Amino acid sequence: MLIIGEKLNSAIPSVRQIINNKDVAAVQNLALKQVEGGANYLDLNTAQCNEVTDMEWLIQNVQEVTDIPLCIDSISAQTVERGLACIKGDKSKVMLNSISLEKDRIEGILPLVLKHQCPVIGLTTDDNGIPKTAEERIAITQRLIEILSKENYDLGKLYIDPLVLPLAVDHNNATMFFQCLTDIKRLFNVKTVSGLSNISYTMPKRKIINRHFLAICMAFGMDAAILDPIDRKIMTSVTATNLLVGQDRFGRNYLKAFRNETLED
Ligand code: THG
Repeated sequence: MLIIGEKLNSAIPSVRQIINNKDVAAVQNLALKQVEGGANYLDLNTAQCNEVTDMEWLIQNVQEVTDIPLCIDSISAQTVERGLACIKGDKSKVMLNSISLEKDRIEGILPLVLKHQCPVIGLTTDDNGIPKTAEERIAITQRLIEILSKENYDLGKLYIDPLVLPLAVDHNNATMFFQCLTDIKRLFNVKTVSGLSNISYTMPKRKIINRHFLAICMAFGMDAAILDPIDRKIMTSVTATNLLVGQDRFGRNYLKAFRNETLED
């Protein structure tokens, strides 16, 4: 499973401070720690700061220490455009997070996806908000795929995020999410992705719920997750679950993690 490191996000108060203070060493440390922890992409979000200029600053400084692909997490077309302009090398490696059926994003961000042929996360939401049922999410997915196909976009680069809602709101929200993962794969055979933490919103000991949710999502074939790769326990869940779902030939990665002493009981 693809790991998108979530730590460089201005929604995290300590990270917002690092960005506001222009603390280059701290940002580069967070980037490198996530790569070391096993990230395949680094998500960058500056929405709580000076979004455009801080995205440029973040991209420039992260690229100084690693060439891991970046994931620009913004609903602002200007932020995405100016961020892409800062990318050294191949812009088609940058993941864009995200498009949806919302008019603003179709008009603002989709053209940038198409121009650079970037991998993109498609959220199953429209101008009416996040749908309550799996059926409505499937309908939005279908519409997004129609739009992208018409533009000859390579659907192998599309990651649908069915958007998880808290269990505290409805105890069926996790099972409904698993249904979405199953249906999206069966009907469209495109990739799926999710952030995890919404599932446990308002519950105590959230990390327990988040990492068990992740393991079940992986069993339902989820292809990518936005998570904290510095958290050894969640990365241990990823490694163990990859082994269990047949994604780790000869247990090579599990045994390597054991030898590197990164597995946590
Ligand atoms: N889907 C898509 N993009 C997303 C989300 C999604 N972007 C934002 C968010 N959800 C995913 N990113 C984060 C970033 C930080 C945290 C949660 C989600 C967070 N971090 C705490 C910290 O680092 O201090 C706690 C980490 C932990 O509990 O391990 O809360 O759903 N497409």
